[in-house]
Amino acid sequence: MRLLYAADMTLASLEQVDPEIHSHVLAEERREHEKLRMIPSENYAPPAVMAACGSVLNNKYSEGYAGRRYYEGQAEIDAVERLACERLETLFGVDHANVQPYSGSPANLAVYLAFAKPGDTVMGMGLPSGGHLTHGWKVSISGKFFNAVQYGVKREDQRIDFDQVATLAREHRPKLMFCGATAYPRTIDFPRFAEIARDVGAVLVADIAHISGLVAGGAHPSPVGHAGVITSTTHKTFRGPRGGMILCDAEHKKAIDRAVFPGLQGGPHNGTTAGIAVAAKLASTEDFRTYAAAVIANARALAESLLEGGFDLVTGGTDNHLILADLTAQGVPGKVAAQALDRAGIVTNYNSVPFDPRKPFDPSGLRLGTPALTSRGLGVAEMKRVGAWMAEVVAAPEDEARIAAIAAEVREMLEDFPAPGLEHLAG
Ligand code: DSN
Repeated sequence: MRLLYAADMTLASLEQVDPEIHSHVLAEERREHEKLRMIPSENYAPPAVMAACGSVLNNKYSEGYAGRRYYEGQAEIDAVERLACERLETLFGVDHANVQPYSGSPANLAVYLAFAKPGDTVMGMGLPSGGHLTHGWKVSISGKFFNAVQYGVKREDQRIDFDQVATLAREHRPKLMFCGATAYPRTIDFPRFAEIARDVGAVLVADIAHISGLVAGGAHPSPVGHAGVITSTTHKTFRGPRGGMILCDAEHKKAIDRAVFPGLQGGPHNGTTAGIAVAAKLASTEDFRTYAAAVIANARALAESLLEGGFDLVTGGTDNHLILADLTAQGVPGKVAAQALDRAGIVTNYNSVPFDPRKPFDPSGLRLGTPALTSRGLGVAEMKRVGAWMAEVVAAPEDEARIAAIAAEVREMLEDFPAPGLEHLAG
């Protein structure tokens, strides 16, 4: 009975109580089994992580921090949160971890609260260049409440314009400087950002939401020792639950903890905290290092295959888990391509490219990545096939017969690569 707890028993009870939601869950399981999930911020959380998230820890309120709570009955919650923090501190080699942010955006908001006042100057990479909304983009609270200065990439090679970063920093002297991105396919040069931030007295914040799994697995340089504050989601390449974390130097511990609670949030989501602890344990293994290296090897192989298929890739390729394709030369809008690819069983997202003349809701680009495919065990050989299929679909996004045939080929290939937690659907 205990073995059935995490999956079958809870699903059976869901079916009994709410057949509509149950049917949507099953349909989503099928979709995640049958399609190539290539949105670079998505992955398959291992069943052990899912079990921790869906456990009774969900039922407990625990405002405060381990040993300093405002509610009784915290013996297990304190132990779980301490384990999550200690594992992350060891894994990343940092002084302090806070695992209470509900996700990446609240983690970043807590950082603003810790170090800046409304109207203060902050700096980050602009959304059109691949930065995140919360790095000061005008529609986000970070751009509305702060004087946000935005740097970007160079027109000639689409790489971060460090001359511009240095010039803007000297001119505006921001309190906070964000580095890290959501649509940038190259290594983030943390030492270079640190030098610029140091020169102007800014706190450097590395948002490693996309690459925290690669950093933990030794496949991307670490910001530790360069950025005094590091934020991340816990569900992308890190392969944990939907959540957030802040890692920091000892000198920032108090400010960060106060900003998260009571500054920004109430009770932490304890099931998620447990899921983060499990993910951190898994990320400390040799298997995880192998996975992180394979994510990048797969992205490089896929980029090569796409280049052979006539795609124009932003920066000409990738160093990490993601690829940004500019479809301008193919004459196909990103949205049209993404929708046709989805019908072919290849799930990506349409995305702006740097200096995009089109609007964000109908942009020129396509963003894709390899974390979820790598978690299923697909390798370089499969990436070649995926790249070839993508080229075919984008060349003829209205050829529904061929698109349906590719969807069938995708399904057939994926039968040999059961997704973690969805093995029951294979065969
Ligand atoms: N939505 C995340 C991503 O897809 O990159 C960022 O918030």
